[in-house]
Amino acid sequence: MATPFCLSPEVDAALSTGKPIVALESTIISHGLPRPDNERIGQEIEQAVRDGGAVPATIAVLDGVIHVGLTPPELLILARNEAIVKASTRDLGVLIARGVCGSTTVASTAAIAHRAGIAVFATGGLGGVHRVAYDESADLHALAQTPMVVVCAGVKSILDVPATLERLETLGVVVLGVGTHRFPGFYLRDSGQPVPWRVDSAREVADIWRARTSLGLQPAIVAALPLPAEDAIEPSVHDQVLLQGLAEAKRTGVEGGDVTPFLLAYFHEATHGATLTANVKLVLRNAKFAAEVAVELADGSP
Ligand code: PSU
Ligand code: MN
Repeated sequence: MATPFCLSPEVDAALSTGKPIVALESTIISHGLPRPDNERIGQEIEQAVRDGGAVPATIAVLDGVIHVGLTPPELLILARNEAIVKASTRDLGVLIARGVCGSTTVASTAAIAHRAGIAVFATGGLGGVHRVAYDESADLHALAQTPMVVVCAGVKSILDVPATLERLETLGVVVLGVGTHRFPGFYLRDSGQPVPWRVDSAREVADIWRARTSLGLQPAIVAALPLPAEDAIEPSVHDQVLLQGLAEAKRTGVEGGDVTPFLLAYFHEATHGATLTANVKLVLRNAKFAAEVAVELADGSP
């Protein structure tokens, strides 16, 4: 049987020499950010990982082959191709068997990164429990099952945040606030909920990772970084746009995996790009911090 992944030469070399690596998801590029800006932002996210001292490994499925690490032209395919499928873990087998392209969510990226031997992953905001209808992101299930440090700006503020935090607790996923006791709310600096633990450095995250790994614990560690106040969205603006967006999603019958991309696009348009700017800033911060965690882990390894 052929190897299940295609490693980019850079990721391949980094894996075999123990260099720090950060996995990156690709749904944020294909579905979370508007074209044509997503091309440039995809490259900037990779650059932020490099600035933090690690090798970026953006993950996607191209013509039925799982790629761990993309070349610049491959990243462009993902950013430009409107037909690209948003692929959660359950979809991977279908994409491979049919030889089609897909971008990976937090859930599928984490599953692949773990199998490739990568322990740190950066994204924007995690999926979770939705506010309307019964809809819980597969991200939560993946976090419960995947030993990985996931750096994010909390869960997306379009979700039911208290319910999502409860689910994370039940699933054994620890949530660390980076420089804060408050759980960040993606576009919002504070989701209104506390975190169980505060950390103040990448080193602390790495120490916690090593300690939980020594116990053989399976669930992920979530390291949540808030946006600085000047880059975050005003809660009153946010809440108003969210209400309108949720009503519009209901009115137009948006459901399932389309809900998150729909609401993100609605926000970007209704705020004249303010949430897009916030989204880009937070993902770049997360990528850089994730790289610092990966560097700490690589330094501390035997
Ligand atoms: N973070 C962002 N933008 C995004 C996402 C995360 O800043 O678009 C994506 C991730 O891929 C995440 C997905 O896994 O949204 C969640 O979708 P759903 O709620 O359908 O599980
Ligand atoms: Mn869903």
